[in-house]
Amino acid sequence: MSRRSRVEAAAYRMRHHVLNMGQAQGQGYVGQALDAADILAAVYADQLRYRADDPEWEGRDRFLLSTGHYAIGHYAALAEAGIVPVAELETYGSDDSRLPMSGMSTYTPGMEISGGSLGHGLTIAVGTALGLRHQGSPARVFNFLSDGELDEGSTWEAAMGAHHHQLGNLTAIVDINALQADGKTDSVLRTEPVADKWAACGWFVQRIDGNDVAALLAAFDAAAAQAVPEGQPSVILCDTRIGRGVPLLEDREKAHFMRIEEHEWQICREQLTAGYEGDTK
Ligand SMILES: Cc1ncc(C[n+]2csc(CCOP(=O)(O)OP(=O)(O)O)c2C)c(N)n1
Ligand SMILES: [Mg+2]
Repeated sequence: MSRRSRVEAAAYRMRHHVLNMGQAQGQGYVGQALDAADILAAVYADQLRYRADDPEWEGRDRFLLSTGHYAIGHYAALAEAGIVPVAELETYGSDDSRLPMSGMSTYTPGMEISGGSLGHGLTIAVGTALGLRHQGSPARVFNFLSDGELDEGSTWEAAMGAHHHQLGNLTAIVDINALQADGKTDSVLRTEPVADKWAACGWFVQRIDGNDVAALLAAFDAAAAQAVPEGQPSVILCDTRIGRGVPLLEDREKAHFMRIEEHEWQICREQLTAGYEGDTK
């Protein structure tokens, strides 16, 4: 199986995990998890160095999820990675579950930081990258953030800090789904031309279709090729579509937090399966 097919198959399975978790609660941040599945599959199935049986292994690359509400998508990736058992996913969002609705580092193996308060992930990533470099570690730091987090001043302070400290071991990944809790991103706070802003902060910038696995792998390869302890930090701006892979959800008006009727979950699964042409192994 090619690298691309392997990642696409992982993303497909992850989308099914997301629907199963969503159904357990009847609702959730399902649309984002579906739009980010290709990105998270490329990270976990292709890029990240980790040990499934030892999530705190010192030499691991760090994947920091700033957007706590995307945890459902991250859990699907952690299950694919073998860090969280697939059978545990059905506990998502329940009392006493290790998989709360918003990402919590103290609850979940493989969850490096707690999210929820947006705009902090990149600042923590900068400190982590700096610390690892001081320790002489070859590990890389990845920070996944949402387009809504670009409204936060702290994100841009961190972006400037990463360039100032020449954190070549840091890669930011921005999910540009063009949506926020209060509406479309360009109606809440216009961030375009967003690539120019990152470039002005001194970053190596790539902008791609974040639902195209071939484009994702090429961008991650280009970022990896220039990942050195001291050098230019890298950002991959990923344009994605909310609900990707499930047409019923791609067109939902209220998409930030989706309530999905009991009879709709099976339709979602059928649409996802019908739209996937690859190998599922
Ligand atoms: C500092 C902070 N301000 C506001 C919120 C409330 N909030 C939760 S999700 C969200 C939307 C952020 O945009 P994005 O992550 O792009 O939304 P999505 O694409 O998931 O709809 C907001 C404003 C928050 N969690 N943290
Ligand atoms: Mg968004």
